[in-house]
Amino acid sequence: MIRNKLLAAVTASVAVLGLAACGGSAEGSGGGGGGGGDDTITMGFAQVGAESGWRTANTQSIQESAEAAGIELQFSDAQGEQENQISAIRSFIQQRVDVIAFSPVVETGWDAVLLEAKRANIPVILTDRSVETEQEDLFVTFLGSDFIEEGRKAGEWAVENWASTGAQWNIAELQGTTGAAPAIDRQEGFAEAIADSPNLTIVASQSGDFTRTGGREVMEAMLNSNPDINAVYAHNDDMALGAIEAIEAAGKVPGQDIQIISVDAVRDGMQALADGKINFIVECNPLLGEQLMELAQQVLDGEEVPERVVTEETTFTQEQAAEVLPDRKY
Ligand code: GYE
Repeated sequence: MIRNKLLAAVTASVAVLGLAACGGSAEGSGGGGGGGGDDTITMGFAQVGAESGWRTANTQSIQESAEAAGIELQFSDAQGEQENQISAIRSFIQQRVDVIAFSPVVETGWDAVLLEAKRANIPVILTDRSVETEQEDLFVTFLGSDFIEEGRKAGEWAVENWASTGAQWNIAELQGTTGAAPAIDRQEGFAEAIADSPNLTIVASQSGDFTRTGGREVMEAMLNSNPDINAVYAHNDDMALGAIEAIEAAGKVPGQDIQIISVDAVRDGMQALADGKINFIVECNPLLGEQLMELAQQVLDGEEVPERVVTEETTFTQEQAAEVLPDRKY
């Protein structure tokens, strides 16, 4: 079923890989897992950190799926720092893992280390977030969401539910980590969708680093300097949850005095949506582990894989959140 979903979701273009080299690397690097003739795949995975509920669910999915697939996982947590991720990738190269997967903290600055992996014949799979690079053959595939589309869905809801009232909406935008693909793209998609609605105005826009604390602090400051804010667009649920605390502390009612749109649909976000404190959530699926392991296996088996695998996602209103909440896995 996963395979069908994966195939259904791929874009038309297919990358043809340097397969002989990849296969050779898989055979030759048994040392990492110990012992010659060992067919176990070793994957080095450089995670962003543990900044949000989304990230926790994503890490769990990757660890559980690796175990289920019999893939030995070398897991590294970069604590939100690009340089930690670069060191982790260098150490994976030194250990001669069979495949490297990572979720880049920010979009730029990866060419040098990706070139090192390429020279070492270790295939790289990007997951969740992509990189900005001039060179196209530095990674074999990218598995993750379309963040521009997520921003667009958020903006379309704002147009249908806010702009249509004819009232003036002063929107506070809580951005994700500066330079991160989901922050850049969610801003872009939203801006594009609301561009023709003169009564939707982004009056403040600042990074809350995808964390609950960040969301609370930024919202507090924004409400102080901008008491007219009556809407929030948060790039993730954790920042929306932080913003809710700040809004309540300011004596206002989240979901009513100040309406909120966010992205992710993690359990706490969905609970706040069902409780009427958030008004709309665009889903971003963190359960990428199974597809990632499958892609790694295919790459190392010398099979062709699509160069882009887009995750399928939906959106939730308050009523829909209340309905699906009991079965929500994360
Ligand atoms: O939306 C946010 C997390 O890269 C899609 O990172 C991910 C984002 C997610 O911190 O909650």
